[in-house]
Amino acid sequence: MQRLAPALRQDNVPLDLISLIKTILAATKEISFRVSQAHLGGLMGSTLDENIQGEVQKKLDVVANELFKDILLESGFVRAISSEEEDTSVAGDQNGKFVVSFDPLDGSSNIDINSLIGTIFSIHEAIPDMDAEDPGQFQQQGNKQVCAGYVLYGPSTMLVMTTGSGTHFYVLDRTHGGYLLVERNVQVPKDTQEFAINMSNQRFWQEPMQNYINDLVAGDTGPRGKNFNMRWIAAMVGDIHRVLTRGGIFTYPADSKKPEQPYKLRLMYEANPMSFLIEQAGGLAMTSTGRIMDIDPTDIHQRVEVIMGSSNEVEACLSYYK
Ligand code: AFP
Repeated sequence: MQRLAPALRQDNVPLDLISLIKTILAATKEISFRVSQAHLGGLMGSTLDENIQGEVQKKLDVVANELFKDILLESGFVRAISSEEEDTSVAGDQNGKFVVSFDPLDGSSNIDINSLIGTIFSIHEAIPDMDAEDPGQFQQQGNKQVCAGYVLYGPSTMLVMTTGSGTHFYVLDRTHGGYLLVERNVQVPKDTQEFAINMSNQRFWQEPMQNYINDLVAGDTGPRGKNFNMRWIAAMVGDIHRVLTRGGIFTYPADSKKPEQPYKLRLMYEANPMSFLIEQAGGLAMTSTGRIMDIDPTDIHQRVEVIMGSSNEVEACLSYYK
């Protein structure tokens, strides 16, 4: 099996980006270890703090964020970072060529039940001549990402990453301590009979999504003429990993549960990187009105509607909005 660096060189990834990716992965190896030892190391449960989004921070959220932040800011490769757990962007090295957005531990509610969690990251080139302190560094569309990926801390620690030449799977080999390429150019099947949505929000969805899901649930007795199964891991990393592995549609649609917050998922460190991975694997990543990666970001924590996965099923869903 091929090691990470030669696999990246095969895709003509520039050396400075390879160095940054290796830095990110050094942090994920440490997080993987801490996750596996969380119960033994007193890292289960919550802190007394909330992040800027009003979510209670888990102890592991804080540890993972500090690890990621420190290693990136000390690397010299990074002009600025933005994280789910930081109020604002944080300046790095003014000569750093890249900016990195990340969710250090996605699926925090799964920590205490020993279920799937992961780290999501998205890399853009820094805007030339823009100050490291300027949050405008992060106002770049998803289609300008030079790399995106996640590391899933599951039964095996897996890296799923794209640099724009397909989406590839790697597994952390603990015998030599590096990530090995296990699957190149993963493809999301165009058709599926599996959907992922938090059904408890059904009454808050807009009518097109209500109608679409009703038709899926009707199965072979309804207009779709086939049965669908449902899965919900409550961690986007887990749900998207399943979609990349065997197809499916994943959606977190607009809802009116909290009228001041119609969307749940964050554009910069959840939707954009996952969109890059899904599109590079032949899937679609959309809102009900357009492509996620074409959105002009206005805030590092902005939220967005997400409908992504198997291309024919995403098209089928979007047809209800027309
Ligand atoms: P946190 O990691 O911030 O707790 O949230 C995870 C997440 O943003 C995403 O990974 C899941 O798909 C989604 O929330 C789960 O949402 P529900 O709480 O509605 O199940």
